[in-house]
Amino acid sequence: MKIDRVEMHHLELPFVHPFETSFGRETKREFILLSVTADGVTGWGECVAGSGPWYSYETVGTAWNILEEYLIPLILYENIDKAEDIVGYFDRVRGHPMARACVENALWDLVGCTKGLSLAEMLSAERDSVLVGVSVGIEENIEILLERIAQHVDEGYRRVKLKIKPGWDVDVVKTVRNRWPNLALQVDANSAYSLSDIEIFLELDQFDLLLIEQPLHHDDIVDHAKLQKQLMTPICLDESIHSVEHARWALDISACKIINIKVGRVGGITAASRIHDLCADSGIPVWCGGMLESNIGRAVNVALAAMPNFKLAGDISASARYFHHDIALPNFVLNSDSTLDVPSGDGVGVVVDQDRLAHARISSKLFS
Ligand code: OSB
Ligand code: MG
Repeated sequence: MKIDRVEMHHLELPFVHPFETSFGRETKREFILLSVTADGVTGWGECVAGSGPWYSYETVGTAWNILEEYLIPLILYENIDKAEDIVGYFDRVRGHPMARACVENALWDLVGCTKGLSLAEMLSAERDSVLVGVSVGIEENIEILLERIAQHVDEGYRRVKLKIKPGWDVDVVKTVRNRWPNLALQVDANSAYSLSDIEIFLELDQFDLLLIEQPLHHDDIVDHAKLQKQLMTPICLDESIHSVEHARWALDISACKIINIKVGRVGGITAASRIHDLCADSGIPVWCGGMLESNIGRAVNVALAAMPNFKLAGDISASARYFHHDIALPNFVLNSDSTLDVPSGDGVGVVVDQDRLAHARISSKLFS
């Protein structure tokens, strides 16, 4: 396949409900959508970098720059037959995993559409549907939080993740646990704590949580290993794992018992699938994290989560939890057993709606 056309779109979609984490509150998703065309077939890839450097140093601005200056010129007019080959093209590029991943994602979609294969088939994924949960942001007060959780439980979500931060942790988790004694519950601190907060973690350790996600520094594994030794609850790393090597290093020193895999954070589907395999060989379960994606990114997450070592529910909620008018269709709908169906269409299995894309677009740039 000779890549003869690449287009970047800068988009903005308002959230159905604002999303607050320990690093801030967001009311809309700003992101880049990339299309890559070869022989008249187009593949789409979503870049999960956010509007500011809060979750990661990558932003829409840095990703746009890395894409237009370096990544797109490296692939335009090249002959690429397998999406995995992109890893070699981008060998020299240090960092910027979210920018790299969106090109690779677009190529997997393109290859799938060209060959008549779904992404799940290309990944030898096994399941037709995947177990999912919902990530609930920090709210103004506990009453509003309880109302939102009740709504999600009514919708059919059987696993809930609570965002925590200093001042919104032990009491909140205790109240939620008392109200739903049997709910599968986990927490995500997004690096808001340090080892000196051990007393808080010892208290959280009493609530039968599935896991505590990324409690300490966003680039740390050493302190996480020290903390894991003192807790029964598994620590799950998110931010600290930006590549296959980081996953191996974390496992080598027992920094966690579970890994959250996000395709964008680790630099693409190839890296995500290698981390999946590495963890499977080491007896470490993984689950698929989310970045409040549109249906294009969500479709990738659902296919990935159909791989066998994705043992815990993913942060992959139904489309309606995020946006009123997603830019790709069909929407993902929650089944009564807290699962989403894995798309079986070619490539990622969802199709960009040009009218909706035009409506969400701030700007675009064409390379051909
Ligand atoms: O830490 O998992 C996280 C969203 C944006 C940035 C970081 C995270 C999250 C989520 C949302 O928890 C998960 C979702 O997409 O539903
Ligand atoms: Mg997280």
